[in-house]
Amino acid sequence: MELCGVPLRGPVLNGSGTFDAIAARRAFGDALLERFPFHAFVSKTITVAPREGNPPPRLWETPAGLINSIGLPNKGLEGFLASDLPELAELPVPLIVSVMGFSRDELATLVEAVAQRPEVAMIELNVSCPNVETGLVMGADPAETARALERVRPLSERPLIVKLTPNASEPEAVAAAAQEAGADAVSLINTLKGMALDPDGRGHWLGGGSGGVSGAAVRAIALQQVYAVAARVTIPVIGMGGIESGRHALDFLSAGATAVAVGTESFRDPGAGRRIAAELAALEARGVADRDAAPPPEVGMTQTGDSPPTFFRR
Ligand code: RRO
Repeated sequence: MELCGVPLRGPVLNGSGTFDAIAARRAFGDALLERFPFHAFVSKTITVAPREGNPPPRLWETPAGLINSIGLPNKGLEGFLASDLPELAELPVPLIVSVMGFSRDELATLVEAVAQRPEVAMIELNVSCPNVETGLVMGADPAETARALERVRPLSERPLIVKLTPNASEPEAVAAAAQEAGADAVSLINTLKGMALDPDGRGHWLGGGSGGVSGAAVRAIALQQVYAVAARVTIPVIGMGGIESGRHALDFLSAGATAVAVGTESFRDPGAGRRIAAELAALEARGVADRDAAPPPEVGMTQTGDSPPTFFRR
């Protein structure tokens, strides 16, 4: 398959920031490269200036999910290009670099610099981080998202993926604005805003105050948003949010996603991406076998009148 013209051996990516490939290489050695869990690798989001990230605690386990308030710790653009990029370039899959600017100028600086590096296959614009002190979320507003895209689009021919926030009144309107302004793909969902209180009653648990909720708890919300966005845009959609099995991945593909990403599940099992890809391939092979053996069953919803059947893989 391909994504934005980049050949991929399959449709399973990681969600940005949920798999540290450099630490994993240190822990697992070359076995990581031989059994890499994903078909493309998305880096942790980088910013122009280095950041320490938010004070601890940074995580809270919630029923069927996780709240994070990591706060974008990273080496900054120069540090990333000098020390992380060469290591990530050794991964056996295409590399997608995730970037976030606190202004359009910063975003432009990042895109221009990252796009010059031949190791980078695509760039993901993270306009949806819930955990920065400014509270600035470009991606909550279609017009702001379009302005950001218009600024960076002329700077690079690399495919640009826009990472959408679920904390918008109409994510599909933001997706449409991104497409109109030149995005090559959208990915969703980033985390939903949430918080937890200290069990001792001493205020917030998370050092950053509130955080972003991920994991199984958000899967139904993510699936609906992916479905709504895929119905609105023609560019590829990368779907994620609580995917823990091949069945879940297939649900997102059936809802209109071209590729999927595994996030929170990789914290429990760093090999989850590989397992999910294998489960998905088995399900799809079974689907093909079923289709060859019998006339196609009605899928998902019942077709009425002239409207097209709703649930079909694009
Ligand atoms: O670093 C984070 O706290 C973070 C980021 Br950049 C993001 O995009 N989504 C999230 O849940 N956490």
